[in-house]
Amino acid sequence: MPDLDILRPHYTSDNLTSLQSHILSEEQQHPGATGDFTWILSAIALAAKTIGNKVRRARIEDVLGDHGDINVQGEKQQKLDVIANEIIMRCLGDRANIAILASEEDEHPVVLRDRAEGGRYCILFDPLDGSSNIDFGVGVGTIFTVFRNERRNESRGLFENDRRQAHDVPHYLQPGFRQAAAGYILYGSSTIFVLTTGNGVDMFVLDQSIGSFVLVERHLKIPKSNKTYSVNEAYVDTFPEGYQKYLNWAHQNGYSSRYIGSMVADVHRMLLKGGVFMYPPTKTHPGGKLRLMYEANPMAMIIEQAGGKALADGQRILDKRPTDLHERTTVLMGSAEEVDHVMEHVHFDDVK
Ligand code: P6P
Repeated sequence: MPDLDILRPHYTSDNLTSLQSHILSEEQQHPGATGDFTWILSAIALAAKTIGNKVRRARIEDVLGDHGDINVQGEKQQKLDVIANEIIMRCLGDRANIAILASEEDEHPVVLRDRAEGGRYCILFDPLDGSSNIDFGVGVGTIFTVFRNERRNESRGLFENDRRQAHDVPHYLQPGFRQAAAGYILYGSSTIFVLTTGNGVDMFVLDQSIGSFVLVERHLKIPKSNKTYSVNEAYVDTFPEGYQKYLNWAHQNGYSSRYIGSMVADVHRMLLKGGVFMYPPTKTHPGGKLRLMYEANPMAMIIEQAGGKALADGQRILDKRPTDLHERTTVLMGSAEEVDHVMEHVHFDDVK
């Protein structure tokens, strides 16, 4: 009788888990879950694969460069910005549980249906962040966030201090701590999908040979420290003094600088290796350049879920009360110890 061990397949401890099956298994842990979430995330995954394909073939298909329009941000729209936006709208638009789609590229959100018609979620996204780098093969990405399209219970006053504002706040202008999910897709040397639904951070890589995002890391944790900072030092002379003091301290303490100019790529490197990413107030953007609702908030949720810190002018980004879809914010996020080193030098009462 042959030794059965010889016949037994050599199973490894790590199974092959797709994004789809991962979300379904997560959903089963939430009693009463309706499958709505899976619906939405599978649509985002489909959009990600499609955009990734377009990004890789951009030069071949001659879709590089400017689209010719200026978007609501006052920035030159790249051809791929428009293409990525349309892809996401087409993938998500037919999901019957989505109330609102709000894009960096469009001044106003697309209202699909209200809650009475089944609109349970609001999706906000930057379809192609860092696209000005696309012509040179630098990593770019899609950033998204999901809010529940919840009615406000005025009697309970969900936003205690902003009761007056609660009557005016459309359902998508919610503080970041109410995000139901957040994530990004990095179109880099590989296509990487990073996701949190509030239960830790998971990372998937697109396996082109099977067309699926496969789970590669569960419950990612950002290293507590790493002597690397990520900031555009070209603006250093216009940074508030405390940031300049921090950079001088970092130079004297053996720090290195890494800055790609594409938030998804810069934050992803920091999530895996540790360090600090910041976009301080500058002369051009005294309130910061990055957008709160669909850049800073989703990244802040991911960084906090991974054990890091994410601040804006000394305040937790996720606690900021938004008043406009496209409002900007300063950003300071990363390894807890590295954020603390910056905070030791920047006194936010002098930043205003
Ligand atoms: P700057 C890209 O345009 C972007 O919105 C982010 O992806 C990136 O972090 C930032 O702007 C770069 O801005 O002023 O350094 O070029």
